[in-house]
Amino acid sequence: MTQPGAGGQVQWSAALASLDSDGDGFTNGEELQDPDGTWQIGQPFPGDPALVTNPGDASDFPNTTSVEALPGAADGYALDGNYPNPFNPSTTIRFEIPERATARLEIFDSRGSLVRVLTDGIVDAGVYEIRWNGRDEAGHSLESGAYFYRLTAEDFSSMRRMLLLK
Ligand SMILES: [Ca+2]
Ligand SMILES: [Ca+2]
Repeated sequence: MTQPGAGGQVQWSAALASLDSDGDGFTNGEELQDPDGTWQIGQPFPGDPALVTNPGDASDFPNTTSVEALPGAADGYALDGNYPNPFNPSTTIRFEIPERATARLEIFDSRGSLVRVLTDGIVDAGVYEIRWNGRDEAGHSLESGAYFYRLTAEDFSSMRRMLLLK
């Protein structure tokens, strides 16, 4: 199902829109650009079709970035390897911040162009994970290839390579 109601077996409704069928943290309605489930057969599809994600695939989710704090304390600044890697379409990046600091996590393509800023702001000490859905700032899916992610926090800076394989 890539659009509301597609497939025909299930009646699209507010109740269905409010479910998170694949458990990726976004409701079916959010993924299909129709958060309230108001779309009906015969109407044009809501939202921007390019931004629709698959409500049956937990690795495909909207272009929202949320940083998740994990249990445990950080010993120092660190940027860990992303997983999975290679990935398609999404991957998770873990980093550690030992003190309250301004942190910026960016994604660059193989030519060095900035394609996405995942987080940029003050974070408390801790261990964090952030999921990236392989999309640029405008929400468009990026092509296969090598990408680089860089964490900059206070005097710390680290960059790692990852591979998007479609
Ligand atoms: Ca979902
Ligand atoms: Ca999904």
